[in-house]
Amino acid sequence: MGGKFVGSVMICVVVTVSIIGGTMAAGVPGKPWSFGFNNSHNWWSRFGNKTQQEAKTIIVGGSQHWQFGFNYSDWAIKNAPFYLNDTLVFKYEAPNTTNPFQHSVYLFPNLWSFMKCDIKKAKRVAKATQGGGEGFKFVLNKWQPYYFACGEKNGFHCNNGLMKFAVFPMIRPFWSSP
Ligand SMILES: *[C@@H]1O[C@H](CO)[C@@H](O)[C@H](O)[C@H]1NC(C)=O
Ligand SMILES: *[C@@H]1O[C@H](CO)[C@@H](O)[C@H](O)[C@H]1NC(C)=O
Ligand SMILES: *[C@@H]1O[C@H](CO)[C@@H](O)[C@H](O)[C@H]1NC(C)=O
Ligand SMILES: *[C@@H]1O[C@H](CO)[C@@H](O)[C@H](O)[C@H]1NC(C)=O
Ligand SMILES: *[C@@H]1O[C@H](CO)[C@@H](O)[C@H](O)[C@H]1NC(C)=O
Ligand SMILES: [Cu+2]
Repeated sequence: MGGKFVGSVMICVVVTVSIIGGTMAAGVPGKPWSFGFNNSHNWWSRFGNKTQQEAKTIIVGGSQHWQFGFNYSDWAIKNAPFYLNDTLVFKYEAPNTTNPFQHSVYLFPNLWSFMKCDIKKAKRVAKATQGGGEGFKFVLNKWQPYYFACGEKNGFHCNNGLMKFAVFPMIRPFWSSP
């Protein structure tokens, strides 16, 4: 009984939404519905513009920035996919008298050193003072996995502070026409 009632309410909602949606779509002024062949070029260029997009600029950690104890693996999963030429921005304050904590950005050469937080094998791409202001920008311009971490305290921030994540930028599905 109850289930049936809920079911019909659901159908009602779906129908209402699609009516509203249809009305809104059809009501765009000056743009009547037309699926004629002559419109196909137009449609493709619009679709292309929409999906191809500009490369994005993404702040690592969002409002949490680049700090000890935030789960960056989780952040990377939730913010995937990343695309070629997207820019990652690492924001962190340089150490000062009131804030003794410092961070940095390192890149591991492979998954194994990333998993072990083997900072000795990693390459520093930004030092402690580079995360201030607009932040440190890193462009994902190669089709390869990137293994990021904070290199501070010989891997402690990476291991215990969760300051590590991997991204593999994807190739955008559509390209802008010349
Ligand atoms: C198709 O589009 C072209 C320009 O894009 C226009 O010159 C032509 O008249 C159109 N043909 C029809 C049948 O609408
Ligand atoms: C799509 O991009 C082309 C050139 O890049 C531009 O001329 C056209 O106006 C764009 N279309 C839309 C719907 O933005
Ligand atoms: C961080 O997030 C990942 C992915 O969601 C999860 O597997 C892992 O357990 C988390 N780590 C901690 C310490 O919460
Ligand atoms: C990324 O940027 C470089 C340099 O601006 C450019 O040559 C390349 O075509 C771009 N790649 C993609 C996939 O957009
Ligand atoms: C020191 O860093 C903290 C946060 O990291 C910041 O709020 C504060 O303004 C900084 N102090 C100085 C003197 O730069
Ligand atoms: Cu750190």
